[in-house]
Amino acid sequence: MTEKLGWLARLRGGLSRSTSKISDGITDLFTKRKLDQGVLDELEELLIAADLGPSTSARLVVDFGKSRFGKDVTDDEVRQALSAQISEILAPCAKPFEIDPAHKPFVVLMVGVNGAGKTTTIGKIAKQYTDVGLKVMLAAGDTFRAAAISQLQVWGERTGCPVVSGASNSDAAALAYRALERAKEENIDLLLIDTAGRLQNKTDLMQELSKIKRVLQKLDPETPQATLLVLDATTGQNAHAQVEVFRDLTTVTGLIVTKLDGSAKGGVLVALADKFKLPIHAIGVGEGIEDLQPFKAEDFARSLMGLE
Ligand SMILES: Nc1nc2c(ncn2[C@@H]2O[C@H](COP(=O)(O)OP(=O)(O)OP(=O)(O)O)[C@@H](O)[C@H]2O)c(=O)[nH]1
Ligand SMILES: [Mg+2]
Repeated sequence: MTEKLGWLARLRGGLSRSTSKISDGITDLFTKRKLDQGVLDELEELLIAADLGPSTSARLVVDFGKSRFGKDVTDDEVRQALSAQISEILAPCAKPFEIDPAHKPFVVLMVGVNGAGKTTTIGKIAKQYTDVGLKVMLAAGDTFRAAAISQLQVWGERTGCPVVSGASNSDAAALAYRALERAKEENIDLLLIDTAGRLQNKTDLMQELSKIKRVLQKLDPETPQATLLVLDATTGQNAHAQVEVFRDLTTVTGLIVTKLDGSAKGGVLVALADKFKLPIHAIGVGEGIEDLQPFKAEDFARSLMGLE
């Protein structure tokens, strides 16, 4: 129970800027007003401004208006109704990340643009699984920057996980191959492979990711078992473009959205869920090792709307 409260409080804290953007707007809009088209239009603008995206916002408002048009509505009713609708959109996407013990090691490729939070998220996931007694290994597949390798090594030390790394600018695919080989030898349960976010262009990135996959598949045709796209919530609508790009580059099996703490753009998750229907496994609500939380539709929707 304390854990549940702790997590909800952290989620609410993290989302507070997103929440106040939407919730204060709703309060201003619905202080004893009949629901007419003017109010609905303003509500729609408010949702768009909160990054819920034009089509999702339009649909939410139309659905909301259907049952209440011409009636007196309070701000609290609006929050309750929208939160229920949003929760419905999010629910099919809210899938906790699960590793299938039938695959040993279970191999995860972390992808995403520069700075999205891949390396940090690897550290957080490593912590969660070592805490439940699994053997986790990290692979520094971002070989382009020496700092990226040492950053992963720090997470390895913090979580007590072995880190497979090579010299900077060494071949990422060869490194991934070596990591998988070692993970098999050492009976590792979960292998998390970091990748570079910064490459010259889309073609380079595609070649790099497909080479990593091709090489891994020489050892085990079923790897990687998951390819997680890490998105930075503060980029707002730009996250859509990133999903599109990475879906073209590779098979994305799920999303992790980071930096929801302090971002006013939490609404972007609703738009992403509505548009792409990809599983959203977890959300990052801080830089710390504990700050990765499973994504829960109702908790998120209610927090976003400022409801307890
Ligand atoms: N506030 C906050 N910061 C985060 C979160 N996740 C990551 N960060 C920070 O974002 C910055 C970039 O994170 P990294 O994990 O290095 O991102 P990356 O995707 O590995 O970046 P590259 O290696 O450059 O491609 C770091 O300063 C992290 O501490 C989060 O959920 N909340
Ligand atoms: Mg990194």
